[in-house]
Amino acid sequence: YVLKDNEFALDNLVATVRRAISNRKTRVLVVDDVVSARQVLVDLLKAQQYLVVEANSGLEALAALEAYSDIELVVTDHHMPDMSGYELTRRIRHRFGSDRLRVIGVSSSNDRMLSASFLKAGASDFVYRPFVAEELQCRIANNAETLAQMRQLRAAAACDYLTGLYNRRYFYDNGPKLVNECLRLKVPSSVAILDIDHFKRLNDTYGHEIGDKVLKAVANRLFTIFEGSDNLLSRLGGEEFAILFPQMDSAAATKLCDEIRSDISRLKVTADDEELGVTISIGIAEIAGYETFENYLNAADQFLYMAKHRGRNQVYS
Ligand code: GH3
Ligand code: MG
Ligand code: MG
Ligand code: MG
Repeated sequence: YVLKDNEFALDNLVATVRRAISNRKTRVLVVDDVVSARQVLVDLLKAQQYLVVEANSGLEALAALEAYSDIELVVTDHHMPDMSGYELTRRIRHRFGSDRLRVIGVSSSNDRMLSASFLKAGASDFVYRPFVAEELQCRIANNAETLAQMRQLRAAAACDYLTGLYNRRYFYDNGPKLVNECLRLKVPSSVAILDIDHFKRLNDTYGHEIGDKVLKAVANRLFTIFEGSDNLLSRLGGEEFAILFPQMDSAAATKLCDEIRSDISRLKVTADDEELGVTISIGIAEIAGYETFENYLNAADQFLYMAKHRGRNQVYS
């Protein structure tokens, strides 16, 4: 298995994210109790290629938000029989932050304080009726753009720049949640720490650039192995990776990790005119009790040390 330069995980990941962002249509929920007024908003949005969901009351709007998890924008009227627009906004803000869902109020009320009420309730914007179509379109587009930037920031904050894998922050943010879910179901999970063998020697012999290339090759192979699985793979830092195996006991995780170890040992990376081999050692700890996530990772790290001590290119659990 020889890795080509254009096969790296980061490139794949970046391309996937770009495609997802550019092809993605924003879903907008339009809330108004008057059909004709609602239709004006729907037409305006559809003309701008938004996906539109309609609701004729506050309660229907809340139900629509449950039914469609991909709604990112709500454009809502104020005067409605069951619930005012800013009460709806307030309720939406209980469940969704403005980093994921934007609310824009629209009303023909003469009350000049209404705009402030909406903004205080958590709306991102407000426009009085009759509105200039172009202005409302621009406000909607600006809010959609802000959400796209948030998405990109979230992705960047979760991603390791060198390898394109999830980073340590993402692992520590999400690992405990997955573990707690398993504990609730009373099934064990396992955590593994992988470390490249004699990586310093490789750096010293071939230089950091080749070191990086090997690191990326290993990361890419791991990415391919775990893509689409329930397991959480990340680069902890340096030449160390962590994998969380939800609902997998230590015996099963050990078997799987030994296959991965064997797979990586067959990996070849081209450096100048040479084909370099690489091996990894793995320590695995089973999580079945209520110690801290950190403690289980320390246990896995102790077992990794044992794998190194026993001669490397092996799994210890
Ligand atoms: P062992 O088999 O015991 O794990 O030995 P080792 O040489 O792999 O372990 P050690 O922790 O002593 O060395 C890790 C080296 O990894 C040291 C550091 O220079 C290098 N390293 C850490 N991060 C990077 C990186 O992003 N790129 C490159 N090229 N090298 C890195
Ligand atoms: Mg109304
Ligand atoms: Mg190390
Ligand atoms: Mg090492």
